[in-house]
Amino acid sequence: MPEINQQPTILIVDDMITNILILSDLLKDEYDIKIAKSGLKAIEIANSQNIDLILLDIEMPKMNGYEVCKNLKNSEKTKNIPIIFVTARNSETDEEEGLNLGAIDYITKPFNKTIVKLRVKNHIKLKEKTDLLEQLSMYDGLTNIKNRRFFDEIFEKSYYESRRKKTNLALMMIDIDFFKPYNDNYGHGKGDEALKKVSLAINNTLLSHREDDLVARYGGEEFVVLIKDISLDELNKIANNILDSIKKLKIKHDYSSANEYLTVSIGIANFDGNKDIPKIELLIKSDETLYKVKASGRNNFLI
Ligand code: GH3
Ligand code: MG
Ligand code: MG
Ligand code: MG
Repeated sequence: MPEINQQPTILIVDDMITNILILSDLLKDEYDIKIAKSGLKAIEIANSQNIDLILLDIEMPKMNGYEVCKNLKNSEKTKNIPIIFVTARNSETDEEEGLNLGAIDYITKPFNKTIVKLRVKNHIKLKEKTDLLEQLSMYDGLTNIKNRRFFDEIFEKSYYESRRKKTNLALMMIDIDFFKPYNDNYGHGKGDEALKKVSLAINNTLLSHREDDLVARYGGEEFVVLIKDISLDELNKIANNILDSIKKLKIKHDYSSANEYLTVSIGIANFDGNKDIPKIELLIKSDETLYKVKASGRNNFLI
């Protein structure tokens, strides 16, 4: 699970540099400050950097603060960044509009510096808690790789994306061989350690290929890998590399039938986005293929 940034980042958006300076002087000791002098620049920064909170002016030429807020709230990537309007517009209708657009707070100028500081602090604390909850809901507690819930979500999206783009989607089901005897003989603690090592090895193997592939813990000692738009050659190579990376761990296993060390079996479904095959079939196919690998001696893969 990625670590939460030590010093939160605040983006100050205002067309007047004097206003920017007042806010940044107030907050620069406790936060990493980014500035934008236009709405467009603000959107660009929010989309390309990790921003924890935005202080947003309303009256700006070309694109005003309301439009910026609307844009950010409409995009998957930026919709969760809390926005506080900081503005000279002090009518209730303006405040209503700002909050209605999804801003978390509305501060009118001239403002009390201590109150602004405290409000920012409270919103940052909330953001940190929300981020932590989001992380916890995505990651598996034992292995620190993505969990089943996250996989289900991404699998659904990737499946429809490959149908739309008519590209292939590969699903690997990876299962540790003879893991029950491993646990029974070495103990559950050692079993947990092995699970952590195996998941890290699979994750690192995929990272060394392409960064946007997904590795997740599917259940007990089963892992899934989801790879978009890949050639058969490349798929073979990745599967071989995963088997190698597990062998290289040299986790002693005297209670497996054939091998001295812990191994895994991999069943792969390679889905053709041109064909009208239901999503569930990919899981069934990879599971059936995995079963074939198990039946024919394990420590291998099949596509
Ligand atoms: P096969 O080669 O056919 O896959 O045999 P296997 O023994 O691996 O298969 P089986 O499904 O019978 O055993 C899976 C074992 O995985 C059972 C359980 O003890 C172990 N396991 C599942 N989750 C965990 C976990 O979180 N920690 C530990 N230590 N063991 C786990
Ligand atoms: Mg202005
Ligand atoms: Mg299993
Ligand atoms: Mg197993």
